[in-house]
Amino acid sequence: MSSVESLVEAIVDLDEQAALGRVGEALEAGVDPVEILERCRQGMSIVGERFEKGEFFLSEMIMAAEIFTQIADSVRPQLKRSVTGNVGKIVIGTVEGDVHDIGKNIAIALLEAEGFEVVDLGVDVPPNKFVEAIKEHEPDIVGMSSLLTVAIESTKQTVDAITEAGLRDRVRIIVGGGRMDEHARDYVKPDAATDNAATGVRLCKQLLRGAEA
Ligand code: B12
Repeated sequence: MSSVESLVEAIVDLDEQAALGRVGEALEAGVDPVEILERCRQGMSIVGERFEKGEFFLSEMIMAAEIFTQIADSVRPQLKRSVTGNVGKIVIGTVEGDVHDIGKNIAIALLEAEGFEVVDLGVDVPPNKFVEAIKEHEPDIVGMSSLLTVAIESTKQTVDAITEAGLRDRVRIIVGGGRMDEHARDYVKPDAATDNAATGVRLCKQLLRGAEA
């Protein structure tokens, strides 16, 4: 089994030392840091499934989150900044009622590596805070992270608040997180949605070019 394959296993086993060890080995072997993060995301999905089935408790989800955060901290400096200067500005936050921020932070790291200027509003961000941030920072794109089914409603309310403030034509909206299936997209009506940060960066570039994403 290669380092990246056993990395998924180490995360699911909540074995912090083994996970960090595998990451170190993978980086040394020249594995793309984006692939390492993607593997970690797979591990986190399995942790989530176990929580759903009642095999893991909240404490185990918290532990997995701590392991992932440490991995992300060690991998982030390896993300090569492929562009100098700004390609565009994005205001990003996790929507109201949702405190998940690991995925958002990975998306931010990849966006910055690709030359985006990012304004991070944090987690549990109410719709009016997104609206104020658009007025203040005049971004090209607004990114929302939304991981909970119950947060689909606040994601929709955020898009509506932007529309009601007369700002919808000035920004493109992308939503990230695993809950954005076809129904949620039809309801929320973002310009793009993804459950993968690398795809998210590609979509953001398309949105900047004005292409349909
Ligand atoms: C870790 C975790 C937690 C941690 C979060 C720690 C933190 N600082 O983020 C803690 C323990 C706090 C937590 C709490 C809860 N959680 Co939780 N959690 C998870 C878990 C296991 C992993 C999430 C994660 O970090 N994944 C890794 C990252 C890298 O992946 P990602 O988030 O999908 O992000 C990627 C993309 O989506 C994308 N992306 C994300 N955001 C954005 C934004 C933009 C703009 C772009 C372009 C891209 C992008 O890029 C990322 C990298 O590729 C998931 C399981 C899962 N499958 O998601 C459950 C999960 C999301 N949690 C769940 C639940 C139920 C909860 C709780 C309600 C549990 C409880 N009873 O209290 C609370 C809710 C708290 C709240 N109000 O938000 C459920 C949600 C189910 C649902 N349908 O609503 C899940 C799916 C688990 C499950 N299968 O049951 N959780």
